[in-house]
Amino acid sequence: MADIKNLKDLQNTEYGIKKIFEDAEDFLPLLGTDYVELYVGNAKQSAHFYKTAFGFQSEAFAGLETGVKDRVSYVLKQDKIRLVLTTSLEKDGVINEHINEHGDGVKVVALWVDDATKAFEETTKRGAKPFLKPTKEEDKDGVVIRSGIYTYGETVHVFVERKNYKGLFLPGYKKWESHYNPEPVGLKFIDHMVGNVGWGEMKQWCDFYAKTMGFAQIISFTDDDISTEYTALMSKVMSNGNGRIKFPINEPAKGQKKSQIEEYLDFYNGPGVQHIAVATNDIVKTVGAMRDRGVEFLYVPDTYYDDLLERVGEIDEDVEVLKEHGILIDRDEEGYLLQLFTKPVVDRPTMFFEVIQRKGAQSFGVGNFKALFEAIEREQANRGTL
Ligand code: TYF
Ligand code: FE
Repeated sequence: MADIKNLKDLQNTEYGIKKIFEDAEDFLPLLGTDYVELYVGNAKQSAHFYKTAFGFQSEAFAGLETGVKDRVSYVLKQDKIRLVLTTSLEKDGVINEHINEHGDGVKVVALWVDDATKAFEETTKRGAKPFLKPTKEEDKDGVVIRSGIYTYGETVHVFVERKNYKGLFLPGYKKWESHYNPEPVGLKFIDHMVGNVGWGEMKQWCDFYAKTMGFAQIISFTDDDISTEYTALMSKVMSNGNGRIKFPINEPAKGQKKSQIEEYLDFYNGPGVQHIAVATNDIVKTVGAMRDRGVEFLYVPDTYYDDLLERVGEIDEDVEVLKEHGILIDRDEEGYLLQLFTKPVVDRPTMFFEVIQRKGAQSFGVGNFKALFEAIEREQANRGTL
């Protein structure tokens, strides 16, 4: 609980955040994000993209060479982040159906636990829909137990218990030896992952995280916080007890223009993961490297920087350098944060990444929403979806 004590002062206690902090018993202790698995049309080429552009390292693979007949999965790693890219080798089947419906996108947000059987029991008895009953997998490196539940849309949470495993990833995976190993860009861990849900569904999904997973709401934005002139949406941030897992949930709201959340829901054909925020210790270096390797970021106009220091006060970075990269800055009571958003990384205007560097601030950049949403709207206008 010590990790999250600076969130204590946040006002919203709708989901009993005080209780979570004061009540030592957490029925679903989470150690962190274990992996994020995307179902993609061509895993070999996606892996090449995430290595080249995002600096991920080849870690492990499963497929025909390892005795798996129906799919191929590549595991990529950068510091604490594990990305799994999976494609089907067959006609039809659940992977192809997922891709047909949603395009390339996140299927699994896996959470690292000490006891995957207990995680399954505690969540399903509170109403979570089962996806995978506790399942033991074994090889020469030990045992992994996984279980899983459904969350919004077709997205699932898999609980991974690996305390008795010393292998690379999961039993059955082999080390992926590649001669092509671009340098990491400095991405360290997943800071938060955001879900877009349907009209009027935000409360239902916040309740889901509160009731079945013991999360608490730490922040809420209504469409009043975000001027109606700009993309209309509402957002609530749900966090687990130790603050390692933070899931903001967005729902579209009626505005003068089509909500970016609605655009996502149209193209993804329902709820799903909207963005993955990855943390760095040096955002200027990380974003510079990603840009050099072809990652496209949202553009903010130079005027954003005109009154920046008045708004955020003194910062360590050179404003001219931040401006060059279009990096956004926001301050709260605890410090400040720097963040920047990629354009969608897939062909449908659905999933994107956020690069974030926190210098004390534990919030999500509400001061940047106007500039950010205007930038997103320019992209929507280019696509004719505004
Ligand atoms: O995670 C967040 O809340 C911020 C801001 O469609 C944000 O990154 C919120 C909604 C959105 C894009 C970014
Ligand atoms: Fe974010």
